[in-house]
Amino acid sequence: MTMNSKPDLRNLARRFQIQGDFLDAGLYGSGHINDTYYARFSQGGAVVRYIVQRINQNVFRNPVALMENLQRVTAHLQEKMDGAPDVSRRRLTLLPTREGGACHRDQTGHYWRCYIFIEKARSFDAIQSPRQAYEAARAFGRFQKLLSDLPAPRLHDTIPDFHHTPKRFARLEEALAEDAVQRAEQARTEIEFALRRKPMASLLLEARLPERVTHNDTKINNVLLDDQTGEEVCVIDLDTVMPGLALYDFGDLVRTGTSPAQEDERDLGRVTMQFPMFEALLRGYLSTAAEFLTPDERRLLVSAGKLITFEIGLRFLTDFLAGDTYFKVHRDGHNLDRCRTQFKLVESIEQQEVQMNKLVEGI
Ligand code: ADP
Ligand code: GN1
Ligand code: MG
Repeated sequence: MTMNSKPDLRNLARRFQIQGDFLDAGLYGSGHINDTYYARFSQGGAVVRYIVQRINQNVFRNPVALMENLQRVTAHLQEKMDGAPDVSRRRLTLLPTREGGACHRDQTGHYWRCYIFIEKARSFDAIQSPRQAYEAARAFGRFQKLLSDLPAPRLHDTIPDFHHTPKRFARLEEALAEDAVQRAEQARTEIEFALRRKPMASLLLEARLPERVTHNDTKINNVLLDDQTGEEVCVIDLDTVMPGLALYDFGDLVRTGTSPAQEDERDLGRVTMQFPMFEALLRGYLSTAAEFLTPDERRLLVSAGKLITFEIGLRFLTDFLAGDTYFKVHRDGHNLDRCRTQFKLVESIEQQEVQMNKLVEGI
């Protein structure tokens, strides 16, 4: 089965311990990696939805290890939140397969999993208000805190060197040298932008910060906010939860939670680091993370925002040069458009870095 052909969701959903009658299913969400579907069932007269997801094995080479992480992380969150109100919406719940496993392997070798659908909440692809920024950052800070006492052993690295920016830079250089699909010419400005900033790549790794259990993909659409109250409900997309730096998570919040534009916006005039959003992110994150952050981590919060934005820009550029083999694309030049917004945002952060750092020091 190719990634584009329609899977038999009725039969796939039946592989999991779901009661009732299958109604329908369809594509869901706007993630760049997995294939995500909703499936609706009728249960005792009520319509109940589930998330059914195919793991992208081009990205996650060891889905069994990944699911082991996911089970441990969701079980730990469940234990820590035991008795809290509305708990089944506050963390992801995996539905076991009929055989009791964590995921289902289909005839073509693809791995599928199923979650309770978290209702009356949604994610946003672009930030709309400081309140949303505050709530999202608060959720990810709490997530790190809740996982700070995850019992040994160390989680699997589901993608080795995921946030190793110098290695990401080296991969860009390789893709550039190869220029597999002759696109380097089209991206000359972006390539020069990246090359000029090469020394920045080692900024966080050199700081010898503590390893923690982190989310590693804290973009704003990986947290669900309540439809009624706007409060943070649940951190989702746990595939990259693994040992990492707290600052990777804060950095990706700055990347996705300060500009009003979509990640693939073509009008770069709309891409800018908005100070009130940064302040809200900072306050939200510190409301749950201040108690465990070290002085060095606090000092580098702004640098992390700049670095992670640069890093993801490098990855989009690399994928553009390599022929779009990693991120899902929906139009020609999609990865280059995404790279451009990231680099524009890096510039905007560079211009406001001094004031941003002053704010951090003053809190
Ligand atoms: P990807 O790794 O491709 O980004 P995600 O796990 O983030 O995949 O899922 C894609 C989208 O599906 C999310 O942005 C969110 O809108 C939605 N989603 C995922 N899990 C749930 C859930 N349990 N309940 C409701 N919506 C969900
Ligand atoms: C991917 O899975 P999704 O869409 O939440 C990517 C992130 C990037 C992001 C850029 C496993 O996130 O690392 O920052 O796209 N996830 C993976 O939008 O590579
Ligand atoms: Mg996602």
